[in-house]
Amino acid sequence: MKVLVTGIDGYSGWPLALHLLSRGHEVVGIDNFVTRKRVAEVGSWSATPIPSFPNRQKAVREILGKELTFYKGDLTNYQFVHEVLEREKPDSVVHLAEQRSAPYSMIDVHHAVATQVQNLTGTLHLIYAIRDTCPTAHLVKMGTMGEYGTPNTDIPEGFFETEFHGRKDYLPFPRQAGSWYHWSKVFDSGDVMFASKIFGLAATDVMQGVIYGIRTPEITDHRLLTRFDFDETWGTALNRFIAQSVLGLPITAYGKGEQKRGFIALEDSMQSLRLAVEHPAKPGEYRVFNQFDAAYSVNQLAEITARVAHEFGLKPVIEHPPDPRVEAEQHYYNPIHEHLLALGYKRARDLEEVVREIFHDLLHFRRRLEAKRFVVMPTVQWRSVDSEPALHARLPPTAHPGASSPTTQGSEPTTEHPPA
Ligand code: USQ
Repeated sequence: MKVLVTGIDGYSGWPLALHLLSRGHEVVGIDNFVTRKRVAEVGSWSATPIPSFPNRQKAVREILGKELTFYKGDLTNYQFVHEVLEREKPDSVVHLAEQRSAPYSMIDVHHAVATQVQNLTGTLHLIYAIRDTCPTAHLVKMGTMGEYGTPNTDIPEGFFETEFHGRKDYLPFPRQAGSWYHWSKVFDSGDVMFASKIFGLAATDVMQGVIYGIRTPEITDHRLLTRFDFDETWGTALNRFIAQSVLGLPITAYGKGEQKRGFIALEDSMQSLRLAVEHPAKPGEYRVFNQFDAAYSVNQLAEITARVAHEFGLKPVIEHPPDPRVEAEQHYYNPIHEHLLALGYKRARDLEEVVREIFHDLLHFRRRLEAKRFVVMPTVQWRSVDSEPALHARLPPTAHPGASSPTTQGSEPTTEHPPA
């Protein structure tokens, strides 16, 4: 199959490209390198050094013996999107090119607007370009388990049977997102579902849990590594807990620490996305996959991290700072996840073993963490009127999304070299 991966330079996009290529698929990628720029905007970088994209392509050629077609450009530019789809006519489009950080979207009004405008514009452009150039292409859209929030009921896979005033229907399960970023995914889901109805779009909406890990079987060389973010804006809780342990900082389990989320290893997430591509939705079908393996609380993540840290001679302390987010710190959590199992999905990786693998990698790149230790502790508050002054003090004036559109096709990104 020919698969177009938007956001191919990102944390999931890159290993997905490697995985699909190694399974015999043809891969075409799009990226505007905005993640590299935005991570630099908050003063950070990936703990793993990431080569420039031409060097990534070269590594794929030399190590995997495969060609990777790439278009540098922005999904908010409709002409660009239309031209790429018209030329490539992919069988599937895996759409990963969205602003993916909840804390980033909560910095201030400009970051909230940039997140929602860019995420929704990109998705709508893809929907229309597919309709006009390759209408049978299957759209695999990256959503998030966070769209559902934490209701006091089980969470179905997208739809559920309901009865109200004696009448029954099969309806989308209510969404209760917890950040402007998560709401952008909710609105995207509505747009994709509607496009299936009016344009006959074949669509899979992936409600992705938190992904963890740096390695997949295809990452056999340091030139093929994917990024690992650990700063307060771009790093997920588990990434940050491991980085904090390596740096001798306290593990920051917010509030009571009983917030639960669904988790999936990077390798298993790649397996899931490939299964979605290889078993496409039918024309006009909108299906939803809840994509995670197991739920863990923040306290469980902190405890697992601390336990594995001890194996490496590290002795992190678990702290409970006040939760900067507006979220339930203790709640019921039981989402259903059966659709991928029905396609043959089998979990390959265990959380604790992957945590061990991450520690191993991060200790190797410890100096890159040390160089950025000031970006790890939290500053963005969900409730504040405007963003925390401490974060703003770190942002360069040109980093303001309202002042200089971060979606414009900027210069080539700087290669992230390890410190000398
Ligand atoms: N948390 C801490 N300490 C920290 C950082 C976070 O306790 O230092 C807590 C948060 O308060 C939250 C939980 O950990 O309760 C998860 O936060 P996270 O930063 O690991 O993940 P989240 O913001 O939910 O977003 C991540 C990805 C996003 C993806 C989402 C899937 O960044 O792209 O959509 O996970 S899900 O969580 O299922 O919505």
